[in-house]
Amino acid sequence: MKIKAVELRVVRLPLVTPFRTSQDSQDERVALLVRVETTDSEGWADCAVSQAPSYEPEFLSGARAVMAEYLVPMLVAAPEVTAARVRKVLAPVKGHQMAKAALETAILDAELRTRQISFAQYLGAVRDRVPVGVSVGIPGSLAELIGQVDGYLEQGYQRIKLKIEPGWDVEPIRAIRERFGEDLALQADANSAYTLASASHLRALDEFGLLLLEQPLAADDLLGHADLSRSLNTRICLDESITSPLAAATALRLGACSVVNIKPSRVGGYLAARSVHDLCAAHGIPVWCGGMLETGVGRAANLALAALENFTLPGDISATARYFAEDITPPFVLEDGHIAVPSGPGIGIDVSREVLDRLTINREVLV
Ligand code: SMG
Ligand code: MG
Repeated sequence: MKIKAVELRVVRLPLVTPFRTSQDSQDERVALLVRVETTDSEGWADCAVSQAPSYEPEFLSGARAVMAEYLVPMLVAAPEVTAARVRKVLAPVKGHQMAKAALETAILDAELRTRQISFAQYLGAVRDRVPVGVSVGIPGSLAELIGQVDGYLEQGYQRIKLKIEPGWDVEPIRAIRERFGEDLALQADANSAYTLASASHLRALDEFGLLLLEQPLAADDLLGHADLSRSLNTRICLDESITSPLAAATALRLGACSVVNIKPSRVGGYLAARSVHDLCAAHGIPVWCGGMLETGVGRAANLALAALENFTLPGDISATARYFAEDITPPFVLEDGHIAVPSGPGIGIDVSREVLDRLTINREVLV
């Protein structure tokens, strides 16, 4: 397969609900979309970068620059490109996992569309629909939080994840438990807002029977997470720390977590994500698929990944309506707490050119 052109689009999608974490707040997703045109097909990917380097070191204009100046010229110069070779071809560039992941994903999509194979089939999916949860940002008040959670449960979401930070942790979790009962599948995500000095405070969360506590400490604090895991009954799940299959292996060896949130974008793509899945399965560690407020293009591929066997916990893959009033693909809908895994070739969903053009704020063609 030979690459003929790579198109980068920046699209702006207003969020239906503002999303605040301990690190950042956003009321729109400004997405970087990659379209790869090959000799026989085209492929799409949603590069999961945010606009600012406030969640991950990578950010939108940095990803555009590294693709334009380095990654795309390297791929175009390669005599033969397949998704399985992309990582090796791009290895001379250090880091920039999300930019590399997006290119690999778009190439994989093009390849699978040509071969008439779906992502789900290619990755080894064992289900045709996946149970999903919803991630609830830090709202203005407890009443607002309860109202939001009530609405999501009414829609059928199978688990609730609350974003927490110092000053917004025990109280909202207690309020949700009291209002919705012990059977609610509930977890919390701190996005690195604490240090190990907060261990005794975090122990107060043990009484709420959380499914897990996600990324309480800094991304590179694996030893801290290992210590914290030993002093809490609540399972520790890592997200920001899981930057590659090797990072996952290190975290498991250190006992830094007993659950893993896999973000295909951060680990370097769907092939690396499958490796993390396999590694965790071999260690008896359950995984679930994280979300980055993806457009339908990213969500389609995440659904295929989440259909693998060891994805035993509901992922942050919500229905389109939870994020956007209008998306660049047909909407994904919640049915009985599940979303169907696309079964068509490649990511299995097509981009609506009309909506895409209307929401595009920047377009560049690189080859
Ligand atoms: O896509 O539903 C979603 C968002 C899920 O909470 C979510 N993601 O740390 O897990 C996480 C956050 C990161 C998003 S910041 C852009
Ligand atoms: Mg997280």
